[in-house]
Amino acid sequence: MFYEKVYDVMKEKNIDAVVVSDGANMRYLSGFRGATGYLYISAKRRVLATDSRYTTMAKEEAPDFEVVDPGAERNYGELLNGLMEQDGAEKVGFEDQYLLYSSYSRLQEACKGKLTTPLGDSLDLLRSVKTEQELVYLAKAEEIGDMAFSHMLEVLKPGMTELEAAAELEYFMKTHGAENLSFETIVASGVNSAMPHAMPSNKKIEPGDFVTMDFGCLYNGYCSDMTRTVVVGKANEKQKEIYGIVLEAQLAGLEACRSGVRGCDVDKVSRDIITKAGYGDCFGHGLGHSVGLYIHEEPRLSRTCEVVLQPNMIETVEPGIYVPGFGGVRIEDMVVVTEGKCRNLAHSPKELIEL
Ligand SMILES: [Mn+2]
Repeated sequence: MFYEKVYDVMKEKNIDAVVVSDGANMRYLSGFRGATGYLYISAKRRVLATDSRYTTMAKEEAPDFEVVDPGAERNYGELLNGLMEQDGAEKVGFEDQYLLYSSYSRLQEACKGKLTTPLGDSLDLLRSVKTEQELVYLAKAEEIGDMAFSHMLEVLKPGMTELEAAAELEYFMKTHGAENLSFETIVASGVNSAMPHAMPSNKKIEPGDFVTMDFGCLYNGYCSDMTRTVVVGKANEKQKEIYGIVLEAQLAGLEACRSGVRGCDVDKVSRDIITKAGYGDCFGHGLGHSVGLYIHEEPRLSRTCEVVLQPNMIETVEPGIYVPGFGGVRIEDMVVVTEGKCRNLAHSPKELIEL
């Protein structure tokens, strides 16, 4: 897999080896999908340490790695320390953003302080530019989302609860090629749609409700993410106004999302439209995020992200306006960054739909 990318990080951080514990990073670097144990990568060797439940699978999935079982006691600290001593590795990077403090403490004690260098998000960023194969999986996952949305336009009716609508989305995706959900489905109706990450409830969808659906699935391990907001029944003037502003901000964000600009620059384009329309206080979250093996990856389209976008990065563009006590709108596509206009992986309609 992509373990060679780690050597750049080792050079940049001036370290002799890395210990990888995050499941997505382990999978990306080695091919192993079990998300259990550790990778140890130095200039001299590549080891995947995982327990007996996974060793057979690990050997198949990670042929570039020596698979080592730490034994019944699962003493990974001793095992990793042994590797470091054999290698003469004295400065070793670790994933401070993922390793539990308790695990870190145990490993650090066994390794006698050789875990010297927190890696921050540098391993995660290795995953940000996708290969053609990864883009195929992401596009397929988003396509299943598109089909699920079309299905919802046929079945969404007043009287259905948010939980029933969410179950319908999930059943459809899992029976049309998805291997799992990429996150917990959001279906929020009426006043609940003013909560960006509302949890579906037993509330019945009523005529005139905004219904926001934010959902995604996994295809070959890769996530999709999309959001659409519709009105069940006739939209009122205020709903049309809010929807129109969010759509304008979303289209402008798509136009601005291209290589060579920073994440924060794209966020600003959409945010300025919402702010000028008087709803700046109703858009609290960032404009978007990258997607891959995890649903939220770096770099983000946020007010603080200064990472410059590159071709074949994935971003979501998902502005929203949320008015407490009234309702909210979010429209989200998942796109591939290119040098010109981004390639939109979502193809579902975006004009205001009244069901
Ligand atoms: Mn999203």
